[in-house]
Amino acid sequence: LLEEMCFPGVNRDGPALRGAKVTIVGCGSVGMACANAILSAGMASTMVFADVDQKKVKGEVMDFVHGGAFLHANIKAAEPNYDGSEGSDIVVITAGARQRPGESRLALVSRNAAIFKSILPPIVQRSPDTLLLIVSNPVDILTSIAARMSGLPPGRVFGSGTYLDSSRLRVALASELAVSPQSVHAIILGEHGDSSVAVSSVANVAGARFSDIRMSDAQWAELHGRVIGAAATVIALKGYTNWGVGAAVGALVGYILRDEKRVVPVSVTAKGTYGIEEDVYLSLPSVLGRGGVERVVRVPLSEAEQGKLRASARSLAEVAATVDL
Ligand code: 6V0
Repeated sequence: LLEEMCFPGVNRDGPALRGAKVTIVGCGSVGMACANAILSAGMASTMVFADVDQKKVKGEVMDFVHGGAFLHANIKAAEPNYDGSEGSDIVVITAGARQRPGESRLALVSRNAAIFKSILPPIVQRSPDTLLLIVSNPVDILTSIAARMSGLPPGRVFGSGTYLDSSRLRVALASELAVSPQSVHAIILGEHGDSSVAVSSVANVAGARFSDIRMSDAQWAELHGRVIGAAATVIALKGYTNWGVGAAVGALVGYILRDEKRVVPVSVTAKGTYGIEEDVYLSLPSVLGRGGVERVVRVPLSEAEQGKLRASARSLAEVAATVDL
């Protein structure tokens, strides 16, 4: 109807320009916060939603599609068997049970490991070259399970890990110092949870170390404690957390798709690094690019920090040993 001018050289039936295809498994509060961050930044040309609850998938797809005049992506639902997710560049897994008020992340492990068993084989069969970004909790143990179940090379399977915790720490420090969180360089490593390690030895603002700006060990520990308790505080108020992790996952997806080689703490296979002997996944400073985690960077941690990181690995290994798959 709208034909006015025809360009004979253009093959209208030819392949579409290849943009990134991102599949989100789990259309709950976290999955949709991740989707919103990725779509709002225009990072995916195709986004596929999958969830065991087909009604919810349909509703979420429809709701996002209604924003089609502003969101530049083709958004669609996967079939219950994950048809439609073929050839994904990144699959973000947020499916599973969430913490109840007062429940630890580690208590979720058996419930969510069973859910992963139903998700991973069909996902990887349809996207054998995908990167798997795990967000469901307990994220370190589930990332390790996902790596084993998927059979993908280790660098292609990683968890959002302590990237969110690191943001929470930077925000807390920034507020103390009255500067932007983006000017605060600080990382949390280890478990996304109680045994995490807030690395004070390399933290800095514009090169000024925290020891130089008179932050005491006690103040540092108090800030780290606030970060560890942050999720529980939000859960007590609104029942779940989603926007912070959604923003962190959106950032990670951007670093990957732009092949930034950004160094970020994400959950990766840790055995053999920093003196860790256990076969666990936990957050280490990792170079993130188009291939996934391309390498782990060695930062000069203090002896005490290395000891805490090894303790974090031991505590994760103890929990992992209780998971019966
Ligand atoms: P939610 O809102 O209950 O959503 C979970 C979704 O998973 C629901 O829509 C379910 O229908 C779906 N689901 C359940 N089983 C399956 C299955 N077998 N296949 C496909 N889909 C399934 O939970 P919410 O979105 O709040 O949390 C999701 C997960 O993210 C939980 O494990 C949280 O603990 C975890 N979080 C991880 C964070 C992190 O920093 N890594 C932060 C916050 C929450």
